[in-house]
Amino acid sequence: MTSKRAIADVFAWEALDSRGTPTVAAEITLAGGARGSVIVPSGASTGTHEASELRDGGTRYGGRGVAGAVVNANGELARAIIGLDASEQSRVDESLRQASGDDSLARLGANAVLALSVASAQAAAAADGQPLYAAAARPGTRPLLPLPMVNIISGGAHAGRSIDVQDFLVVPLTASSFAEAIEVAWNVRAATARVLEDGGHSVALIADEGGLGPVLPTNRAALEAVSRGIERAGYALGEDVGIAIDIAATQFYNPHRGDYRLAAEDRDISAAGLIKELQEWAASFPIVSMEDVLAEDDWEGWVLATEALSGIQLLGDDLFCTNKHRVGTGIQLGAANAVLVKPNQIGTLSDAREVVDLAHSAGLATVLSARSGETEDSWLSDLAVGWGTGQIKVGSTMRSERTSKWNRLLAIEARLGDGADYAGRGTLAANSGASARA
Ligand code: 2PG
Ligand code: MG
Repeated sequence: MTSKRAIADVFAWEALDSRGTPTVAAEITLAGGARGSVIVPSGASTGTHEASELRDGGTRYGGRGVAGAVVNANGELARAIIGLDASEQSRVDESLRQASGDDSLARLGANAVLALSVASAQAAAAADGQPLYAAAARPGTRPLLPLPMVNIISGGAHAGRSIDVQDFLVVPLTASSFAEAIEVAWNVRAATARVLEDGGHSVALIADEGGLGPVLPTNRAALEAVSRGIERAGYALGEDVGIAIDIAATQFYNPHRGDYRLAAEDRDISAAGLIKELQEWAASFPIVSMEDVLAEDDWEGWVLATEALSGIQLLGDDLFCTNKHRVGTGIQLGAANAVLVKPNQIGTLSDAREVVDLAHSAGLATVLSARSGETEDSWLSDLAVGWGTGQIKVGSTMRSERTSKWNRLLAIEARLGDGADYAGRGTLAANSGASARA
């Protein structure tokens, strides 16, 4: 007899993400009738070592169409998983990976593979009448609401490169629940907008992740604005609320000269110069987390940065690309003390989860992250709670593709009450190789 959890039907189609770019959507139906569906996200500041999305090229949608990936999802990939038990996630994911036959998943498309991986997980949870966070959790673990990193000002690839640093975010440090943390971030965003307006800057432009996109003269000016915003909202700077930045340094690294171009400030600086600059920022502003401080393959520089910036969470995004081999190298070398986890960087939920577990076993913190091109889905929030990642980054407190994730977490917390824990600031990594998670 066929199990009610056997994958019976796969149906994929082309949808749009929050930037209006085509992306893969899919629905999986199990033999017992349970369904799971998904629309996958897509990045703009992508790392070289990410799994490869399949895009059509040609003239349709400016070459960004995903009709080919959809054909693969409905064809080769569907055939690889029909009949499998959807609750056996690693088996489903392994079959998807084998069907593509390449590490980068370029042949059939990492966008097509991720769609089926997530839709299968959703369908399995539905078959058992469980929310996804519960289905994703190990038996015996308590649901953990993550500490949010919330975008306030955007630059780089997400805001027309008005300033070089890509994200200026806040991290509520003393909030005692996830809901309170979101309220704190909302207050800071509103106050920062007033600070910018008072300084004669337009706050009409909203960046890709819902943050403010002012045209500022320097990166420091953005740090200054967020700091004033924190104070103006009535919080103690660095005590109640800290700042996180995603430098996304690969984006302004010049591989020919081996240095970094701060275009907004018309300066070229070496890796050592950039580390020094970051030390100076850390001395002037309450920065608790820095992401992608150097280029994606500068392991040596990353080791130096991790030592030089001790006391701060050093988060690898393009550096690790949610790849266990790269995270393994980082652990061995002492490069970074936290891992940004984006399921679409690696292509399947099993692989992303393995990275979370590997990082935790080595004492590294983890931050589950959305992409700059997102969708109305909220499965990421469930994974943060079920996997116990400790931290989450999904953009600002507006735009539905961002609020869908916050809203899902608010709902889980409200529903579970004392049945869940809130990670709080203790989840931030503070020293090289020694996360404060313990
Ligand atoms: C990042 C992400 C999300 P993108 O760099 O961390 O902010 O951006 O999805 O463009 O890679
Ligand atoms: Mg990043």
